[in-house]
Amino acid sequence: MKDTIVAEFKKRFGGVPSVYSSAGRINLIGEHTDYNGGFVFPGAIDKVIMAAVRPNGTELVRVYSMDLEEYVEFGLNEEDAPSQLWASYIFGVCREIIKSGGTVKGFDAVFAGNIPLGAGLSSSAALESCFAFALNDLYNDNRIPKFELAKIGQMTEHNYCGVNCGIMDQFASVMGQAGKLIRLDCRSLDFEYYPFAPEDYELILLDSRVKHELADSPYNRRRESCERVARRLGVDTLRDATMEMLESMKDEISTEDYSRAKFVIEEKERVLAVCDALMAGDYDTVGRKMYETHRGLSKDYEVSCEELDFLNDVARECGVTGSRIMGGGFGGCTINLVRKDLRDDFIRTARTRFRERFGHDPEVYPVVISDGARKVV
Ligand code: GAF
Repeated sequence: MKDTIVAEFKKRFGGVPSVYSSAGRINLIGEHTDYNGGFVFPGAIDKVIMAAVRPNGTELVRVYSMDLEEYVEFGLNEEDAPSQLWASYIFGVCREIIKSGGTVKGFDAVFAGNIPLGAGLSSSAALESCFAFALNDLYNDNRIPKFELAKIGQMTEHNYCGVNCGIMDQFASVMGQAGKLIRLDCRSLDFEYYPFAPEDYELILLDSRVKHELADSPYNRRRESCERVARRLGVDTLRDATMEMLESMKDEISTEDYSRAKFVIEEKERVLAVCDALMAGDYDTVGRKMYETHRGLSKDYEVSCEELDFLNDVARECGVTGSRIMGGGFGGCTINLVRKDLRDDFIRTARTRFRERFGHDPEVYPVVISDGARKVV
């Protein structure tokens, strides 16, 4: 990918660019907990956005997306916001760096990626992280701490893309390390790396190819439900709520809000249980918790769809250790913890059964836990 991007850059703009990359992410467990101050357990993967970038000595940003074959120019002032969504991610990152006191001047860029779009693997977070990392290197002597770069990506989503997301995706994209998952406490922002290289198991993503789109979606409404319940319980976030507190309030809140909060409170405990189980090599417990998460996301949080529930059922029937919807939901992938000896059989069965039912194959992606944002050259 690097050579192609650099060649395109030279053709369009001339000169020698620097090249940066940032990653998509998986999340083993801990869904919709980030904006509730809870725990998440993601890792960066070997699917990336890569960008060739070079200051151009003007106040103008000129960017070409190789995948979309689209070229956009914008200035760095608020009124210069581009209308294309992909460009507004880059514009947002520039604006957020400037707002936080950093420097951004005009630059030329060409980028491409191999993160499937709309699959719940955080291609947008990777795009934000890649440009935040690049602009920190090119214009700010890397003075902006890496965690702040993740927040700049998150604020871009909030302020320019209409998604009130938590910090997980940008955090994993920026902070990921090869072979390690990261447990992040989204209240204190403390985090810890956990080696993840099981001998007998593999992580496999099955992409339903139902396009997941978080902007203007029920995602924001899920967050509003959680915040409403937290306010009623008198806590900052649902991280500080217990099932007892929720039960005591059950008659005073809507059934829907109750179910949303119940999921979040239960999910918080599941992340901690999975981290402990992983350390003890107890993959059966890890897998059981993943199935519990799927059930909660499907029945209580209601972010599943027929295709994802179907893939989860097939996983269970095939004896897969753990399986669940991954990411925000409303489409995208299931993540499956599969014993290596079952892998081929599971993939074959899932493909056949899914095709019979929905008329097309799910995409299959093996997961390789990889490095996050970095300078390539
Ligand atoms: C999306 C969001 F961007 C994340 O912040 C997180 O809330 C996730 O959905 C659900 O866990 O990926």
